[in-house]
Amino acid sequence: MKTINDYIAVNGLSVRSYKGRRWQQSRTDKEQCRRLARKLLRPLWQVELLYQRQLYDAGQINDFINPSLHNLPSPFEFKAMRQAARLIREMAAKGRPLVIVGDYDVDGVTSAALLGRFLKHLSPKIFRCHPDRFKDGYGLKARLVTDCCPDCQGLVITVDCGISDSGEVASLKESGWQVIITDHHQPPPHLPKADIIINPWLAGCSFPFKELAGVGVAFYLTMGVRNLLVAEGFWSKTEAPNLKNLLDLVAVGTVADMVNLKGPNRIMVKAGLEISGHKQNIGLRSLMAVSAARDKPLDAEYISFQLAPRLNAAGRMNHAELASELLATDDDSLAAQMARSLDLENSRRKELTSQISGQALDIAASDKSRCLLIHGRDWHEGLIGIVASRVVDQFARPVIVMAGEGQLRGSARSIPGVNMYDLLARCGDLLTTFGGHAAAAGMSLAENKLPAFKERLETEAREMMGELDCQPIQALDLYINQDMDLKELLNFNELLQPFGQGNPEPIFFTDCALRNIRLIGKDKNHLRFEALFNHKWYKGIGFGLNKRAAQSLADCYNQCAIAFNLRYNQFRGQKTIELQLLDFLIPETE
Ligand SMILES: [Mn+2]
Repeated sequence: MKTINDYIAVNGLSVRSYKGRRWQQSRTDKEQCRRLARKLLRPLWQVELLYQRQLYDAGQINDFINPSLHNLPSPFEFKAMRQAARLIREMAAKGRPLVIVGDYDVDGVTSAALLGRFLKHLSPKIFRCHPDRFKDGYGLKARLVTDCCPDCQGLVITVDCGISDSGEVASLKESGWQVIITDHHQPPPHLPKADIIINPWLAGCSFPFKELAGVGVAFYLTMGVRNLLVAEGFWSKTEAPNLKNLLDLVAVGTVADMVNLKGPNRIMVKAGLEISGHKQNIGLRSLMAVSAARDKPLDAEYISFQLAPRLNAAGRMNHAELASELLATDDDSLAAQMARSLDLENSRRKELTSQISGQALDIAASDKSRCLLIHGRDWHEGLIGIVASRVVDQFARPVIVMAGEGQLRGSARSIPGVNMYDLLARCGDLLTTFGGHAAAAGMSLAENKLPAFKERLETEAREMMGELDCQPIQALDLYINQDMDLKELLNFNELLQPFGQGNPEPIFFTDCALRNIRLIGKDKNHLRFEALFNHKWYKGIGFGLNKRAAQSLADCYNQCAIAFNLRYNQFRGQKTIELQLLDFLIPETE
């Protein structure tokens, strides 16, 4: 296999990455790609990009390129789907209340709003509730149900939560409620004694794609109920609700929950982004109106950077009900008002996050531990997860950020190769509670055990990580030759959208001449330049790059090795190709 140096040699000097990353090209099998390229009548570079997305045969590639709702697996592939649909129909027919309980994040609020919107067609007695992050913590709480429906027993349906809440399910059952759990989290060894559990990970569940978000599972439940009712002639006089209109919520929840965007997720998200163009959901429409202006249809990036933070701000700063209500309402002026409140919460959230991140990054900079443990007594508990992600991004080591006093709450983020859940389990006897998975986890801890925890964490992390190389990696997908057509590349790039987990945006690399390198922005922290391809100069931008970067680039301007994304930039109705600089190589000095 070729190494980066086979492609790029900056004046014969040995080089290092400006951002201190190890440049690493994604794996492909040239021979197999060539064969596929001939079969599909596509250029080799296209097939290589697809192959890097784990699409290894013509069938997979065609399904990926042409996602179709007709290819969604049937809802009845889910274990117990038919029973769930029957129970919902039966309870609605009896006039019993249906209480939806969702988590407090974007996945949870989109799930609850979606299911609520659908169930309104069956019954007027629909309630939605979400736990209070600060009072209740994560998951199903019996209190939530009895608070919104004090003395009537009906049916509880969880979305995006509940699979680990045996105790709460038992107490609901005791007080006469029926319970359907729908969730996408890993089931524990002992399942709660609910009436029905819908979860793709359940033993014996034959649903072929496991990585749905909570909102994907909720959407499948609506498909199951609708299919059953259509078969029974429930909508013989009126038209059955069109589930396609709910896919915008599926798109928002699925993208925000960072699940694998392949298979059914890709099909649903892509269709959801398309229908979002008609702006059916009044709440989403109002939220877009207070977010960054935009003259293109919704895409995954806009969800991740504009809509999701605003929807999450409710649960982080205050209470998730505001976001859930916004997505469920059909009242224009109410929606506009709620969207404005969310936007304000989000501004407050942003300001606090950057304040805390600054402090956390300062502490991290002087800490040489293999696993960073950072604590701030007055840090906001709803924000420590975001702060932990920022520290990981910068230091490429596992990180735990804790807040509070007395009883501390912590949020952990890890790097590939270090299973955070396992690491915490090795310190389990010191922790009050902990849970999560390989990449992210949460915990609580008595403050007086903090020093012991820090020491143990370091010992265990050293043992687990061994000689693990923590140098951050700059992934590279495709080397661009000077004779390639950037427009053709970019058009194919657009076809691969939406980008996310399992389908990352392609990263290109090349060596080319640059000119007009200069700093822009009010803080002079973005960098503008032009790059030469095929005798044409193209505009480029590097976000968050300073004077030092500009100087380094200028030093190697006539042959610069750069890693970048390709984007269309829309400005005053003009569509131009733009390079987004991610990293570049500079000569090794010492
Ligand atoms: Mn979720």
